[in-house]
Amino acid sequence: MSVQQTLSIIKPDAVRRNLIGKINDRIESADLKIIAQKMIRLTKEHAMAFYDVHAERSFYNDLCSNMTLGPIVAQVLDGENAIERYREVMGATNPGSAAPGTIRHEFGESVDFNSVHGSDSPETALKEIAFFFSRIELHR
Ligand code: DAT
Ligand code: MG
Repeated sequence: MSVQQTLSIIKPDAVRRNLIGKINDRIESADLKIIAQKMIRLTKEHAMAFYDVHAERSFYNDLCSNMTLGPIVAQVLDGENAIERYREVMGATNPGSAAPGTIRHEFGESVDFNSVHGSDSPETALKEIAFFFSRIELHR
């Protein structure tokens, strides 16, 4: 195991429901450190570029539209084994299948409005962090 950084997004559904603080508490309670954070609103083009790996999926258009419904909070989380550990803190993609105690179980409304994103591998983490943050914003 090693110290890693992962890209987290608090999605529009969760920002709209005033859950930024509660989600950040879950992150910090899991001993993940928020080392960069900003609130922005994605355009459809931004969302399509961010989720381009899903371009062929039936849900791609809805997913990208949903990411533009309001502001998001993009953040970089740092910690031991952060990528896999944040996936565990988030819970399964579908809140209905997410384990009790996970962010998606507690706060997600549906697979379309599942409140958070987290990188799924070291390669995607590097790419996704660079999508939102410049080097000068990434300090520990
Ligand atoms: P995750 O966000 O857990 O990494 P993913 O990368 O497979 O999941 O999909 C990205 C997002 O797309 C997911 O958070 C919600 C949406 N999505 C995934 N599968 C879906 C489905 N079967 N129907 C509708 N939306 C879906
Ligand atoms: Mg994913």
